[in-house]
Amino acid sequence: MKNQSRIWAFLALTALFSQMACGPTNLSKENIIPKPVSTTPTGDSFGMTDQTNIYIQGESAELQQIGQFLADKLNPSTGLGLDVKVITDTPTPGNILLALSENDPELGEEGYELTITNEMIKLTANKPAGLFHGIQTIRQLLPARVESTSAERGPWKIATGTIRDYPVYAYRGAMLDVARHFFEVDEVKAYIDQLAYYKMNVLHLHLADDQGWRIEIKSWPRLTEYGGKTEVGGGVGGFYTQAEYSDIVKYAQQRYVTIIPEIDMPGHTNAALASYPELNISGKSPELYTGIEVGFSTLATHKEVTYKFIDDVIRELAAITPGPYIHIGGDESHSTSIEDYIPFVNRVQDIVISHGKKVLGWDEIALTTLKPNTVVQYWAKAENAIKGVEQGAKVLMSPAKNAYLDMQYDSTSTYGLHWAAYIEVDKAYNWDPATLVPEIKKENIIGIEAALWSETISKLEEAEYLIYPRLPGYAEIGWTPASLRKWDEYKGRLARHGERFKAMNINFYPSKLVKWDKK
Ligand code: TNX
Repeated sequence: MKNQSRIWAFLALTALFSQMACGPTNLSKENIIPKPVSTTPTGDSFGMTDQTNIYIQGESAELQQIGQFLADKLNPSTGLGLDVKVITDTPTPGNILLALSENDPELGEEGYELTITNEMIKLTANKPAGLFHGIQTIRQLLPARVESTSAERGPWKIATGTIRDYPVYAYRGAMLDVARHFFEVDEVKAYIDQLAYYKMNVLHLHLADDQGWRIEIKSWPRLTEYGGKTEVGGGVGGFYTQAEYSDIVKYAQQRYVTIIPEIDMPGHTNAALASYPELNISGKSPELYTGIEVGFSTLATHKEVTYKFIDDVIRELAAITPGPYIHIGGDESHSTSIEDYIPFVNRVQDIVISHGKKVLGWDEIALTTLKPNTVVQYWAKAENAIKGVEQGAKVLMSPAKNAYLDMQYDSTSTYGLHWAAYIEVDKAYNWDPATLVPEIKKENIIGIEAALWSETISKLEEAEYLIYPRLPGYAEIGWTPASLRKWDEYKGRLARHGERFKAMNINFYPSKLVKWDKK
């Protein structure tokens, strides 16, 4: 008996050591978030060496950029000096190949196929966006320390097999409120990188609210000169020049993330009202506001100058926004009567359309007559969203009780609010946009967006405490078919991402519901 258990121990140890030496060999045991649609393991591993390079098929600036993105992520930690090269012949063993493929309808606009043999890694997709998403999968198949920006030990091995993967929803977004507290350009860029890592493809910037106006409008300069001066709590605010905004847009584009700018109106407008007296019903400006109440401000919906103002703002914003949408807010306009609200929103929709953009707005806008292509963002009232569906509009799912990143985890959370709910990591993950409201069906939904309001947070590190570890779950809800999502299985994968957060210097809330790796 004793001998037998010794033999077992010996065998177990041998298996462990060979696993360590040979690297991972079971592709289906990897901890990819969002979970891929299909994974077929072949039981071997591929190793990157200092001979490995990244080959792209054909001279294409866009593929070159995607290849370089991967090289720039892997080189600092691995020290392997991967170069991006254009392939001329069949690739020699040991390399990574990125190629646009023949049309593969199942993969769509954003899907990819990743084939790993012990000789090479081959990534194919219909579109560059698919290759970019596939690269995030390659990163997640490597050890967590690959995300470090300093040199780490190898080996750099990946389990073999095939992954075919594509998203359920075309819109997988996050919102950042830069109005209540201002976030610097570099903080916004860091968030874009994090979104891209989880295959999310939209960043909605809440650019104006009672407490601050954050985007330069050249024809109305006091909006930022005065209206951008402060923030919640009375600290120094800030704003993006149009050049800085364009820089953010370009950075996001290179990561296949669309920026959607929001100018909230007719309520949530104190910063604009404080900057220009003529926008007020009384003709007099209020003081700047640094508290966190809502619902007290309104543009003068009966004045022509208000529409001249909105037209100028939307024109300037549309000109620097390549994405299809301008978000007009429309929420919590408690100081605007419904009789004034309806014609106002109808007219603002026309203004947005006249500048070549589609309208997004919070669910209250469904009380008006929606224009074709206007999208309703469900956050509070299902009955509003349903009115949108009845008008033929698509719905963006951001229910506050499930998908608000500013909601506290529980009563002990350092940051956040709890007016809608406490949202622990399991609750954030365990819901399905397509069944949450019976009247809102999958075909009515364009996707999901997790919103982060910033009344209680003023820098990225504080934001990250609320974002992580919930964000990967929202990414998975947006990407992975509901039939493949189970909390008990997901929490095991999420646990392995703790080491990745650390390697990326991300400040996360170590929820007790997840067995994080100890180190
Ligand atoms: C409601 S969500 C708001 C925001 C607040 C948020 C705080 C929405 C459309 N309006 O103005 O920041 O609650 O959670």
